[in-house]
Amino acid sequence: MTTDTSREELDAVVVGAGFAGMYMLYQLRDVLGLSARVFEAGDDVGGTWYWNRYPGARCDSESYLYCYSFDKDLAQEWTWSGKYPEQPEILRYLSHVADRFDLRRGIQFETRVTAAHFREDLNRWEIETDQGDRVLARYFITGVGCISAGQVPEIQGLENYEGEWHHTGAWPHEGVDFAGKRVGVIGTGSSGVQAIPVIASQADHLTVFQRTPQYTVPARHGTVTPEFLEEVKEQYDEIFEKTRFSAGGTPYGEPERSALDVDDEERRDIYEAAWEEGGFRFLLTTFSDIRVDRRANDTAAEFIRSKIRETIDDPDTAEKLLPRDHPFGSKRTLIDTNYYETYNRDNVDLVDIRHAPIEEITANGLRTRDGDYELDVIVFATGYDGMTGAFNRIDIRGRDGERLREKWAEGPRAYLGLSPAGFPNMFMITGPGSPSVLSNMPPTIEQHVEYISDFIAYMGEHNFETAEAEADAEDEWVAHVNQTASETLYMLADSWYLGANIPGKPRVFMPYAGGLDVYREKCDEIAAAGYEGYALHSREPIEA
Ligand code: N01
Repeated sequence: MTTDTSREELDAVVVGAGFAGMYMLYQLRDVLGLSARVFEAGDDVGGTWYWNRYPGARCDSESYLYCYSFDKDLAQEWTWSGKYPEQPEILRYLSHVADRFDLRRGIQFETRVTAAHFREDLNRWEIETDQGDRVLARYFITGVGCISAGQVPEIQGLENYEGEWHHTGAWPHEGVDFAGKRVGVIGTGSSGVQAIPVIASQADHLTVFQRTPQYTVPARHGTVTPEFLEEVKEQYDEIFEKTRFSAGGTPYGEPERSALDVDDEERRDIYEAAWEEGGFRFLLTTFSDIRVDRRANDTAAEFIRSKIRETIDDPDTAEKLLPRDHPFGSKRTLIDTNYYETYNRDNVDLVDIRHAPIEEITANGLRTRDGDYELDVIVFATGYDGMTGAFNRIDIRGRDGERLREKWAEGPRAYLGLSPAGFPNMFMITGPGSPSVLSNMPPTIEQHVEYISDFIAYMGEHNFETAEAEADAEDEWVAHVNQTASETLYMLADSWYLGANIPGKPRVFMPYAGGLDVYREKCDEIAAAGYEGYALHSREPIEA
């Protein structure tokens, strides 16, 4: 970075124009009246929904909950077509929001932020982009997404592959023609289980390369009736209120019964009803203890295994698909449409790469320890460098030139998952250490954006120049995040929540497992106490 200070100055720079960056821009510009710019790598709004155009991509949260709640008219005027929002529809929704609030004029597209350094001499962030922009901003705010840094595993030989290959998170806008092709999908997480049934229906032949069998629950996707949508719209105030003050960002309510307090028949009936209803309700509404008690969890896990055995015609394939090495819900619960049924198709094979790992990508396909597979297309549904990857791709430096990626070398650290100590006036929307991915994202994002916006308003009213998390407050929060995770079953899986999918990444549980409701209360208390845990510094008095 150069030291020249004659450059454009803004109140705030925001990185990313997804759900988070768009709402942040609205708050900064239209509510607080500040100058703000969003830098976005894509050529339009949408964030994760701009990039993830793979076949079958849709959100696992129900449509009527996967939207902004901050504007009542917006909620009333938008009508979803299905139980779950499909990727093109979410993109249309976000485009509508951008039009409605005239957001695009505040967003610079096709621009990646490459560096953000805190200039102590100026108390400003100096931000650089790959398009040569240099901007000074009082506030540096990230809306970079939790699962945006795609991960293609380093497998020997990929550079020699003569077929077509794609990562689900960077899908070609024009789509991929699978007709008449032999396709391989590597990875069976959320993206894989959505893409596999659709690709199977289009390709000549599909081979799925599975490392870890996972638990997936049917979505029961379908259209929604106008009556249902009308009812939702009438009740939106109440629904949003419940959502805001819930653990998982949904209005479903918390179950009170233990899975161990009912007899086998009643338990099976409850699981069966939730299985029929589909989606996250199976995890969230059946029993109070399946996410914390291993014995209770085993009952849910065994129910799902029984469904897999029932569904799959070939017992050997069923056996390969049975998840056994981690509790249900300890990896992100998967929600699918016809996933298990897909293995009954004649044109689909399942290859277990836990026991016979991929050794090499060849010119015509790939080779596992057990044999060669000829493939015209390889789809990497291999996930992301979650939560920290997007930060590490930017050269972020705080006080004394400290690099964020060095501060986070042993795992991410930030007060409330929002503010890393030593990085004044930097705020992360859904950063590591916040509820983020463990909750329905839009209400979680809205909570963060409103906290940040209120904080910035408070600083203006009190003439504060900088806000910086105190190291003690950060330590305490990080210890609390770790303690909370240790009381759950999350620690028992090799998940991306723990960084286990990235070789060499420290094993630290990154999101906050205490719930959005508890987190919101904590943030509100901190704000009410004058932003306790932050060192606030006033502006230098202006000399007469
Ligand atoms: O990624 P994942 P994803 N060799 O990390 C396998 C959100 N999301 O893109 O389990 C072989 O979950 C890996 O195997 P294993 C959601 O939060 C939401 O599917 O590590 N295989 C796994 O099977 C989700 O959690 C939605 O052993 C390798 C798969 O690839 C997050 O995004 C839709 C491998 C990766 O699964 C990420 O989901 C999509 C290797 N080297 C995503 N490396 C909706 O709301 C990885 N794998 C619908």
